[in-house]
Amino acid sequence: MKFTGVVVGGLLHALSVAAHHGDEHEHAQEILVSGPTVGTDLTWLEKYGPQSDMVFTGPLSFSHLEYARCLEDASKDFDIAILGMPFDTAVTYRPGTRFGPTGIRTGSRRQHAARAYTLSWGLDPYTQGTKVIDCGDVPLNPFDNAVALDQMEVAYSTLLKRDVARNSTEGVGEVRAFAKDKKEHPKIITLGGDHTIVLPILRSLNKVYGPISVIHFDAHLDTWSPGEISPSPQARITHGSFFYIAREEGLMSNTSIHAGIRCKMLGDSDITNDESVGFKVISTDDLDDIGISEVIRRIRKRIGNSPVYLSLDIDVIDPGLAPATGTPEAGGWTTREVKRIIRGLAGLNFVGADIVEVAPAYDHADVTSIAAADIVHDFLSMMMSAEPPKPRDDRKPWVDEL
Ligand SMILES: [Mn+2]
Repeated sequence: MKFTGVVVGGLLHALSVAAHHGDEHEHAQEILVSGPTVGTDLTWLEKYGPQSDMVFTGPLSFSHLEYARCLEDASKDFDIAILGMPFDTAVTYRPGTRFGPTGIRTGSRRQHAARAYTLSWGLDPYTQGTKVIDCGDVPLNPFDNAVALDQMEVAYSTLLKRDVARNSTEGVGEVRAFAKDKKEHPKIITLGGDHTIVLPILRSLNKVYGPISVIHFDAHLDTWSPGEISPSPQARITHGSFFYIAREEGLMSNTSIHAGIRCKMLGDSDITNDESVGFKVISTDDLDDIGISEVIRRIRKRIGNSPVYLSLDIDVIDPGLAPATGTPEAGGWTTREVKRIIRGLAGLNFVGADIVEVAPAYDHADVTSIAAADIVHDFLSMMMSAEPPKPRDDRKPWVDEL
């Protein structure tokens, strides 16, 4: 009987988000060991303890983190904020990424602070002295893109100006040296939204850091010139042209890089244009030719010691593994390959990151949302690591049994 109780208690621990916080876990185990008392008038609290959320229940925040309406509540402090931007009215093909933030949060439900250590990173991002909270979504006008872009910039700047919670002087990932005011600013991990959301984000970051480099994971360049045939100034700004606009506005330094490109193009003129926007290209196939470590080396070499923003379009992953996106391209990287490259980027001077273009309506079994949520967990670990984690064999050599 006791054995059964321990086993079931262990299962409860895996399923319950709040159980690690106090005595309620032991309380639940005691009940399971002794068996429930039938026919008493005990209340729920007396009989079963607090109403803790399970991983598949309760309000929806990223990885069950503390949720706050940070845009209106200036008393909330954090070092890293998760922020949703439910915007999808500047896309060229399938809409639906306005549901991306909710989809990614749904995909994150089995993640929680009580079990956040990974073998691949060798750390738990929630025990590094860095406060991470979910700041909810920016309420965006779905009828006027100019208004929505302004709302995104104002929201981002509002959070970027907050004091960091940690306020240490020598923490991992400090980027205060790059800030114009030499203060440490919070980092924001944005859940898109279509890729256009990066333009107001870069506008906001520019006010704090000046021009920055961008590491851009994507099947597409997103640097296309809107040309002179756009019917209106607003129509120039799309999820395929926002980097071009950002370059026009002087928001990026000339040291950015794409990873995972495989879209169809007009011709080599697209690459010439892309270079004028400040990018170099690592294509999807380059990974097969040069390997993971050389991909990582080239990205790190390109970025160097500059402040850098990481933007990841979920369509960099093969649509077989991440089908829920607006402009899928066949033959992409695996989720595991993308995660390995991200691990290799730890220690660069990240000022923020996003994951965009998740459109849950096209998903199957939440596979895309789960991948996106897992990559956000990697972003957190990446921002808290001073250097890429060593291969596990280097950390703890394999010993053959005799
Ligand atoms: Mn994109």
